[in-house]
Amino acid sequence: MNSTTDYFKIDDLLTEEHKLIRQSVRDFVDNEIKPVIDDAAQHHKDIPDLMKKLGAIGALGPYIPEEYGGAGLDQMSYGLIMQELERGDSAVRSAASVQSSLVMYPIFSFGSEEQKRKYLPKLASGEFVGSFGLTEPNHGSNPGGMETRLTKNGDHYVLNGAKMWITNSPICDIAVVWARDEEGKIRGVIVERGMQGFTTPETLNKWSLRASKTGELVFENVKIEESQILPEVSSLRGPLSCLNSARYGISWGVIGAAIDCYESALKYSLERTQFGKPIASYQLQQKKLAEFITEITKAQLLCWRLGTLKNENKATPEQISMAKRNNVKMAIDIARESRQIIGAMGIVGDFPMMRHAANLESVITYEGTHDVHLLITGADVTGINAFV
Ligand code: TGC
Ligand code: FAD
Repeated sequence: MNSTTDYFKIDDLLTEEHKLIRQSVRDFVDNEIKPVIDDAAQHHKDIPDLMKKLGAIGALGPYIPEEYGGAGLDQMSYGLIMQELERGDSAVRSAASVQSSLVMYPIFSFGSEEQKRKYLPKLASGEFVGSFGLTEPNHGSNPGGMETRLTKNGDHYVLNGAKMWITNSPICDIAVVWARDEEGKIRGVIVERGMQGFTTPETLNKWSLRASKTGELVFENVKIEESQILPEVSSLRGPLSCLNSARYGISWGVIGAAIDCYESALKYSLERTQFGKPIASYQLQQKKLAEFITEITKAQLLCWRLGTLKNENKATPEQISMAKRNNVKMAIDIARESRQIIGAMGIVGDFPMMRHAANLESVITYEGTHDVHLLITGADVTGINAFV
C-alpha cells in the first residue's frame, strides 16, 4: 500500500530548508488550527489571535526581505507555506495571502521607503491586519471600470467610493485601496482605520469561508495626504501584479485542501465496511481515490515548476492563471467527490470535506473567476483578447 501524497517524489526536488519550513507550518496547523477550525466555521467566529500566530511562524510576507520584517524566503517556501495553511482551511490561507501578497507586496514593490518602514514590520508580525480593495459593487472581473475616485483638493486628496467583498475589511488596521485619479490613472492609497469618513461594514450570512471576515470599504470624503499614496505605480498593472503573487499562492494552497480531503476519504474508506467489505475494496470508490491522487500529483508538479520559474523571475501572468484555474478546479472536484465517499458522515463537521468544498466556492471566484482565467489562457494562445 502506498498512501503517500508525494507520489512522484517531488520532495527530492525540494531543499532541506523547504521541508523544514513545510513541517513547521504543518505542525502549526495540526496544533493551532485543526482543533478549532470546525467551531470557528460553524459559528462564523474568528480564530483567536490568528494574525499574530501567523506572524510568529513567519507566514506573513515570507518573501519580503528581513530588513522590513519579512522572512526573506524564496517563492517555493511561500508556496509550501500556503499549501500547509490551506490544509487547515482556506480562510487561514486567505488571511496569510491577503496580508503577504495583496498588502505587503504592493507596499514593498510600489511604496516609498518611509511607507515600507512604517507598515511592513507591523504587518509581518501580525500587529497590523491589512486588506486590499480592488473589487467594487459594479466592477468585479473588470476592475479597470472602477468608480472609486481620488481627487486633488488643495495640498491633499479626497477619496470617495466603495469596495465590496473585501477579505478582512471588518478587522483591518489599514487597507491598500485602488482608485482612479483626475488624470484617469489608477493609484494605490494606504487608508488607515480611524480616518474620518472611512467605514468597513461586515458582509454577513456567508456559506463559504466562514472562519474569515469579509466586508466593504466605504470612503466618504476621506482626506488623503500625498504620503499615503504609493508613489511607484499609476496603472492597473499595480493591483494586477499583486494578484499574480496571490494567485500563485492559491495554486499551492488548494493542493493542501485537496490533500486533506483525499487523506480523510482514504482513511474512512479503508475503515468503513458495507456489504461485508471495506468500501475501499469497491472499484467505484477506488476509481475516485486513484483519480484524486493523480490530480493532486499533477497539480504538485505544476506548482513545483511554477515555483522554480517564480524563483528565476520568469513566471508569466498567463502561466499563473493556468495554475490557479487548474488547481482550484482540481481541489473543488476532490472536495465534492470525497464528501460522497464518506456518505452521510460527509455532511457533519467531524470531517473537513464539506467545509473545504464550501470554501473553494469562494476560491474559484476570487482572484479572477474560473472563466476569466480561461479567457486569459485563450487570449494568450490565440492572440485575440476576448475581454475587449
Ligand atoms: P489589460 O488592458 O489587459 O491590462 C491593463 C494593464 O495591466 C497590465 N496587466 C498586468 N500586469 C501585471 N500582471 C497581470 N496579471 C496583468 N494583466 C494585465 C497590462 O499590461 C496593462 O498595463 P499598462 O501598464 O499597459 O497599463 O486589462 P483589462 O482591463 O483588459 O483586464 C484584464 C483582466 C480581465 C484579465 C483583469 O482585469 C483581471 O484579471 N480580472 C479579474 C479581477 C480579479 O482577479 N480581481 C481580484 C480582486 S482581489 C481578490 O479577489 C482577493 S481574494 C483574496 C483572498 O481572500 O485570498
Ligand atoms: P462578476 O465579475 O460580476 O462575474 C459574474 C460571472 O460572469 C462570473 O462567472 C464571471 O466569470 C462571468 N464573467 C465576467 N466577465 C466575463 C467575460 N468577459 N466573459 C465571460 N464571462 C464573464 N476582492 C478584492 O478586491 N479584495 C478582496 O480581499 C476580496 N476578497 C474576496 C473574498 C471573498 C470571500 C469573495 C467571494 C470575493 C472576494 N473578492 C475580493 C472579490 C472577487 O475578486 C470577485 O468576486 C471576483 O473578481 C468576481 O467578481 P464579481 O463577483 O463581481 O463577479
